[in-house]
Amino acid sequence: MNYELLAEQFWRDGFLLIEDFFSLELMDEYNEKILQHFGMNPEFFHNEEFLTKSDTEVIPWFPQREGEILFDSVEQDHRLVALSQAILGSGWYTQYCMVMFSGQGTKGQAWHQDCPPENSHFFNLNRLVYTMDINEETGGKTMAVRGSHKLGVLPACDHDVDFPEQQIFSPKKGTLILLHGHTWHKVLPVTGKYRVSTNYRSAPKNVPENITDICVYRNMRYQFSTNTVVEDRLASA
Ligand SMILES: O=C(O)CCC(=O)C(=O)O
Ligand SMILES: [Fe+2]
Repeated sequence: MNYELLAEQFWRDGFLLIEDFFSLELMDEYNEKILQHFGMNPEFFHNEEFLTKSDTEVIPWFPQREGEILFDSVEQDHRLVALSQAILGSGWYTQYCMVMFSGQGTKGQAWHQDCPPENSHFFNLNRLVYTMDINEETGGKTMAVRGSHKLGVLPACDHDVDFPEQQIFSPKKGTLILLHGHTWHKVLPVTGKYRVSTNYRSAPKNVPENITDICVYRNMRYQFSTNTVVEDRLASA
């Protein structure tokens, strides 16, 4: 694997997709653990205002915080470590592993940036692992706008929009997607029984641990630690 070349591609596009990165056996083990945890109809974790205003329906789980050592396997994968290093430079660090679950009929996630883009050095890197096929049947495809990690803030708007450079991903079981936190991205509605993705978030040296506390949506900036809308982007537009 040519890590330098892949890092270049990542920095050009703001994302990178590699199929068959993880073994199907490992993905099956992950998926089983994930379903065991959630069951098929979990209660929503976020409060009602967030779910309504963000157009986002996803339930997070942080398995390593509960001592689930299986979830250390991906984090310790030498190829993933080398690729992360090539992209983020020395001193980069891992933040946490977050599993995201969405049930049938849920909306997915509206266009967003995981953290404010005003300082280009302050960003998170999503290292997304797919333990199931995301396809026509499941829905929940991931979309990202090529090169948007260099374009600053996601345009404010009161409805969903298309962007000329938007890409649509159908990750398969074992696919890795690396996604810059400033890249404009979203998840389409879930039509199958459920959708899960597992994100090993990381960041360059000197980026604050809480960099993803404030998320930028088209209509607002939302702070997770306080469960508040910190900017109404439509009022100020
Ligand atoms: O689940 C995905 O495909 C992307 C989720 C997302 O927006 C993120 O991890 O920041
Ligand atoms: Fe995101």
